[in-house]
Amino acid sequence: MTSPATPAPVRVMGVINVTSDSFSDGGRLTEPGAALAHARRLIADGADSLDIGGESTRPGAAPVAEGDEIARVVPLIRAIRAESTTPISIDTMKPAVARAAVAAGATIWNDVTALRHAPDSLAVAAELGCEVVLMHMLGEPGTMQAEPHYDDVVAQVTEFLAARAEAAMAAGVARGRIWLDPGIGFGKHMIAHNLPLLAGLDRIVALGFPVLLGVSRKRFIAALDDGGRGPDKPPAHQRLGGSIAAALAGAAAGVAAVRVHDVRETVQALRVWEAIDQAGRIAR
Ligand code: HH2
Repeated sequence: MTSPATPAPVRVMGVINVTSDSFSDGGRLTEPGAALAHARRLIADGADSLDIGGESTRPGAAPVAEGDEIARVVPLIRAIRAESTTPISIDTMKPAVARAAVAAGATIWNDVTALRHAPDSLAVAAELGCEVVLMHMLGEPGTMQAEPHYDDVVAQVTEFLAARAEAAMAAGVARGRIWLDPGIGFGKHMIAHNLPLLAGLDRIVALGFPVLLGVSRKRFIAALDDGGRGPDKPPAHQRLGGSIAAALAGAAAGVAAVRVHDVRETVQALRVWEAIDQAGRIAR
């Protein structure tokens, strides 16, 4: 008798924010040497890819001009590419930034607007021929957390992602280059929307595209662990336990990759979870 097929290990995408104001690590990596050193650390820690962002998406973050965003991310992408083959993703909603990043060596365009920000986003993605991450967000980053409403959050996010995948394919993006992401925390009530979405991830996975999940250090973790210390406590860098718990819930639902700040700890947690899962498959 053959044992059931082993699912592929969940990939880990390490986050590098070269921003001054990202919610968990803003301002730490604006100096080029610090960002490259961080990239080396994440690769050594086991990152399968790196996601580089030059503009924060948190509510209230200052918009960054296209040229400034390119100036932040392109030298870093070039420097990483000069010494490593680890795939690089560019986290941007601007086609010109994606274009410059791909020219510098990025192979994935991670767009929190699912290629809706600019009229030519879909066409540029098709032209670049890179992988694309299509993420769900209700509204715009500046206002998205102002009373988001859904009748059925899992159904609506799933339908949205299916429709954006169709739109991308209609524009010429190859099916095999499309990733989907439920956009945890993007226009979602911290508890009433994020938790059903995490519990219903299998419905997004069932669409047949690889799913990327971003839960690392997000505020819903603090909301579940406020310990009476207020809505933003514990602070972002003390949310590792919750980040790992949510990443493992994603692994159980069949996500293909998780986007995280704490690569080493997440890789270890995933390998242990996968080994136990595999032992269970053999035993059954
Ligand atoms: N979350 C953030 C940014 N980009 N991209 C995808 N695909 N999925 C996510 O969940 C996601 C994302 C927010 O996290 P971070 O980059 O740490 O913060 P900021 O946007 O403030 O830079």
